[in-house]
Amino acid sequence: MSKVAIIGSGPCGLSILRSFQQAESKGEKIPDIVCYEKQSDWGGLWNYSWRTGSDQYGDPVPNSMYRYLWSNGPKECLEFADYTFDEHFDKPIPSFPPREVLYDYILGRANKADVKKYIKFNTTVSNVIYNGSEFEITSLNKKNNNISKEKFDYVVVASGHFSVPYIPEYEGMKSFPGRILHSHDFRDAEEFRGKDLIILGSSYSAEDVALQCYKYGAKSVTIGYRNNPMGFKWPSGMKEVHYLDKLEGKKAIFKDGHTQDVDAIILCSGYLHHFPFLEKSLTLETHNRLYPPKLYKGVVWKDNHKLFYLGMQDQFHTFNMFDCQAWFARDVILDKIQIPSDSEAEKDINDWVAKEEKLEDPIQMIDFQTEYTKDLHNLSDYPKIDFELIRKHFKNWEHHKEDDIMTYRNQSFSSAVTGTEAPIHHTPWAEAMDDSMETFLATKS
Ligand code: NA7
Repeated sequence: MSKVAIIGSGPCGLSILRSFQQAESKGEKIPDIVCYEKQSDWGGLWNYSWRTGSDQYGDPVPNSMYRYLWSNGPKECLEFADYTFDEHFDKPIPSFPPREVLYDYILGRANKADVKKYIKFNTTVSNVIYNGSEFEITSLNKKNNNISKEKFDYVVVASGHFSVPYIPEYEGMKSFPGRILHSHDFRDAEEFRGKDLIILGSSYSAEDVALQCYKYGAKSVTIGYRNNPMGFKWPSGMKEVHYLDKLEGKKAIFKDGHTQDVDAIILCSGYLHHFPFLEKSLTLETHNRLYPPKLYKGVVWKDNHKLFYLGMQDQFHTFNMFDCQAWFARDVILDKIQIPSDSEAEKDINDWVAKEEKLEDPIQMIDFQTEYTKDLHNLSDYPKIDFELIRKHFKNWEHHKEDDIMTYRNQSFSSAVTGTEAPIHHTPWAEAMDDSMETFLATKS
């Protein structure tokens, strides 16, 4: 019997656990599986933690989740093909749920598949080496400080890439009198009520953290972009300016000459792909991009076909793309899919990378990642799901954001699995302050 190690039990780790369970339920023989999880519970980023800095064992807290996070994309674009929102909630629900609702949904499938038994919680993988025929994994049980070594035939890296912040430094930070934090440590927008805030960055974290702080009462929000502005029509009290030059006391001076007195700075400068547990020859080195190199089909490590990475791309598509990756990786492990010759695999990777490097705008990026996901979907028995509809949804969603960044979450979309039209939520997002599942699912009285 071969042995598979899965590192991480976030959405990607749970996808591959479910994929094996699905094969087993169809009567196939599956390998021995061990899933290592350094947190005390499953769900990865979706498992909210109040902690920042270190956990109780002294390890860095991987969680970047914050209170009041509502999905920033339609749930219909991430729905599992084998476990629908209708099945989980027993009724249609609106398209942009808060975190607790999505967390509940992710765990609903994992519980139904009964995959918790494979997971070793509070267990950090500290070292992975390949000895020429097998992987040797060293792990630490944080609760009893026991170090274990185990050998595996396959390793699946599902440890995510939004856990280790990239933290730049700007002149004047040392003497800045207010708070400076990275979005990784952002937990509660209420903290910034009445404050003048600077947000640095121009991607999803910058957009959402800025909107959150505005929504929960920041006095002003100034976003400093480095290369390109997001360019949304911001409500009054929010603006985008070009790049922070330096700080002088509590005054921020931007490259375009703009100055602003500021109480707190939130760095939304992204995350590092960080795999300190992998030996160098096995380590993916990349920035956050739609097609990291050296991964055949975005999944299989080019130099060792027994090593897999899940979810390492920058993402429009998420949970169902992770599923397509997981089902593909599973079938390679089960010997149902053969990896082509090195030269063919390399050509396939290079073709995708070359296309990715030509992408110019979000619409092209959506097309690219939809093509990639469809390509993978065709290679396994992952159930039917209409990725063409999801492509359309993503493009409409982009247009809704361009029309009005404050209202795009009030829109409704239809399921690419069941066809169900989402109801309009009882409270527009800008007025919805309570992010609990109970309030979200309640019918307005
Ligand atoms: P992303 O999407 O990787 O974006 C990182 C952002 O950080 C991007 O706008 C970068 O600007 C910006 N950046 C990087 N270095 C700097 C410096 N030195 N100064 C200012 N800005 C900088 O990470 P996010 O955290 O926004 O999103 C992560 C995921 O969270 C996302 O995929 C969603 O799923 C939710 P650039 O564009 O390079 O000018």
